[in-house]
Amino acid sequence: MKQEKIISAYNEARERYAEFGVDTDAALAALKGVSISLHCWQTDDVTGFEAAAGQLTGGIQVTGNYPGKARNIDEVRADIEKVKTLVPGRHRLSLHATYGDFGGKKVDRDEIGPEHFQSWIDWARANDMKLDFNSTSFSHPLSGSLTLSNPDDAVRNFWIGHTVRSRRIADEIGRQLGDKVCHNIWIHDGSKDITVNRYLYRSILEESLDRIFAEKCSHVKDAVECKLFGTGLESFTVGSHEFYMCYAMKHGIMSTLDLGHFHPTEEVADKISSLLLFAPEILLHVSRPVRWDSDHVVILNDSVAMLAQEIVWAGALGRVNVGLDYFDGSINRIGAYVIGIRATQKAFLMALLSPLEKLRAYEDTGKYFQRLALLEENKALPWNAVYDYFCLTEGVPAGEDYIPEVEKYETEVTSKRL
Ligand code: RNT
Ligand code: ZN
Repeated sequence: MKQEKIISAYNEARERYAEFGVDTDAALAALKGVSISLHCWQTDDVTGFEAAAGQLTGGIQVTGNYPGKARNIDEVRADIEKVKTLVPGRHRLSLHATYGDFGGKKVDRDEIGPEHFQSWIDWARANDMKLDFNSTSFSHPLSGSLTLSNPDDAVRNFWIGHTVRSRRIADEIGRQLGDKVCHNIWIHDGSKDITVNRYLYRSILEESLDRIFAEKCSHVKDAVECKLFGTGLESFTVGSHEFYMCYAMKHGIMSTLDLGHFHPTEEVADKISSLLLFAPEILLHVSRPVRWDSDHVVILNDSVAMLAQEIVWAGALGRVNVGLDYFDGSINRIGAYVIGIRATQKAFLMALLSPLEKLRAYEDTGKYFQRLALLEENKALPWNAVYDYFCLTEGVPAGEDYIPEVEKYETEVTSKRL
């Protein structure tokens, strides 16, 4: 895109938005503050660097085998560094416990420590990024279908040990980088078929979590992620929405809302204003379920747009930690990454640019036709000119100009990974 065109389109957009009392410069300043936590696992189909990394288990699945997936820590880092050049703003990186710098040695999940993540901390500092962290219950010989809710104490204690260590690593990362780390716990625990002692499993999970959180980690923001079901675990999920919502509220920690973890017609957007009344902060996993929690590439769809609106309209940008969570192995993975990051940003920008004062004035006075009409008009206001301008000022490709950049990286780098 031509620079002059971007600037003149922005100037027109600014005037148009000013007619509604919307300040585009202020919206961009706010958008700059929206750091998205990039999920490292989009680069390598959730494989990680464990010496014995095997099949992905735990009821989640990556489909597709597009060539070029990152095979080691250097390639994951190179890919993320490339992605950073194609998206505006400053973002975070979310690591899973299986992405430690293990140097090819076997380090079991109950043996990991901050030393395995020191090179990530150094890399993050060098790349001006903050980090987030996730314990990893899946893809391990002891994963089975029950981890923290397992009645077998040997298995359960292994996973408690892992999760305690995972939080300690997060704490050390936060201490070194001077920024609190979101530590997210998602476990796949559940059952394929009808379960006759749900109360038992949930009470075991509660007790395990109590033990995990008994240690104070002052550089960590704790989060627990619910789910509707996993593949092969369709009939019962121990960590359901109600379970974790109650647990989070009781203990003052964050609920993680993944867009793929609810009933197909249930909108996560509507949960924001309820949760934030009772919890200081929440964590999001922005994703795109197609028919089920299929983790498709995030696009600018109604669910994501409404989610951003609810956050911005609740004045809650500072209380929502935005992370991504999808893994599509069927298309260029760098491209998939960039599409999802940019789509999420666009949703926030649209929300920041909406003529809220006018919409609320209509609502306050019962003018519901006018409210609906303006909501419709709002969809087509020139927000994309504002986004292009944001890209220009941030020194990254505007509009579709990132497509050839991704193609070039594919030709020069990822296509050579055999
Ligand atoms: C799985 C959860 C979880 C994972 C990642 C890899 O259903 O969404 O967040 O996707 O931790
Ligand atoms: Zn998730």
